Amino acid sequence: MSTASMTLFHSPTSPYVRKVMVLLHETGQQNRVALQDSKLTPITPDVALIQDNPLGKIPALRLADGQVLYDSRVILDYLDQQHVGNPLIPREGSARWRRLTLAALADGILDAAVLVRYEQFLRAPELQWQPWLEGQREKIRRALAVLEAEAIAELASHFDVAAISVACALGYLDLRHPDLEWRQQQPQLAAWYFEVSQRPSMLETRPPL
Ligand code: 99T
Repeated sequence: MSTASMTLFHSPTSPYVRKVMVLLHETGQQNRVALQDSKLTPITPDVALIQDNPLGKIPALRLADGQVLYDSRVILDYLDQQHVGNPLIPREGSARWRRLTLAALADGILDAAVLVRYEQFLRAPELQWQPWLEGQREKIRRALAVLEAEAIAELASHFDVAAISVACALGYLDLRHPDLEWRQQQPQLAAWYFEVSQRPSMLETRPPL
């Protein structure tokens, strides 16, 4: 019998959803959440989802009492307070702000990568705005360069909100933007990512090719 008391609006290709799924696996909570598949883009919204999240974005998490949480950062914070193991988001002190800032850097990579994806996938080629696309790619390159130069030891120290967010961002670059060839400029990040990709939480949430 299912023990799921919450419903997660889900897509196997969404890296934001993947962050939630990885945290659920890492904290042993995956059976508490039922998945509701949501196929959507900004121009083809999911009507059922909009009832719960007016922004029409996933992930959104419906709790047992009917309350709905979004976005991924809020959901991670909530779920991290629902288990008895070590917190994956430090509750206080400078570690909290550093780890959340690294997670925000990873989310910024994702935001730029998803915008590029939508521009390339949804808009007619002759209408695509190349300087804007290049501006988004530059954000990704700059953020990756900072991770390579400043954050490898921190990422390797433990698999928490920062590491989960960076790992899901790199997984999304591989899925949608292999042309960026991010490993060429970031060999240490590539080695770290290779290692964390073997974790059960990462293997079980791999996006379909
Ligand atoms: O923008 C839309 O209308 C639909 N897009 C989404 O719901 C994307 C799916 S990634 N999710 C977000 O943009 C969530 C961002 C939010 N800040 C969060 O939750 O952290 C789908 C990418 C793909 O399939 O390629």
